[in-house]
Amino acid sequence: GLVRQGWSVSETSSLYNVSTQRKTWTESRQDCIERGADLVIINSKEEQDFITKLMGNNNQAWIGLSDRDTEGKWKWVDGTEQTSSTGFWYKGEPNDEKNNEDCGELWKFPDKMAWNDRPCTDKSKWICEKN
Ligand code: 2F8
Ligand code: CA
Repeated sequence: GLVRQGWSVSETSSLYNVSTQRKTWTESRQDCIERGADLVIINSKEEQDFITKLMGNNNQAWIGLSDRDTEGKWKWVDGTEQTSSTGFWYKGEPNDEKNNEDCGELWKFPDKMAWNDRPCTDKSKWICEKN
């Protein structure tokens, strides 16, 4: 697809960038903000598919989703609630393993790329989005 100064452009004109480093969810978000962006918010099947292609060989990246404020209530970084009907969680996820998984990631499961919840302090690549 179209790439502009290191950012990939989607059909809805959002710009996306997959990191090369690994950071915690909070550090990842801070990096996006410093670059005039935020962690990616995924609103549609089209966007999920676009991001999946963008991931290339990367099998893991933070997205802008967490339930840190209220356990079980998943919110995007813009404050909007993520409702189950519009999500791409893998089957059985989010499972809050060891009561310690409050941040959302894209993860390459055996059959597809889907969302998983993971400890926010794990270090991972991440995806920024800006308009
Ligand atoms: O590393 C955390 C990760 O561990 C498992 O996946 C390998 C869990 N999956 C199941 O228990 C099925 C993930 O939910 C968990 O985030
Ligand atoms: Ca999980």
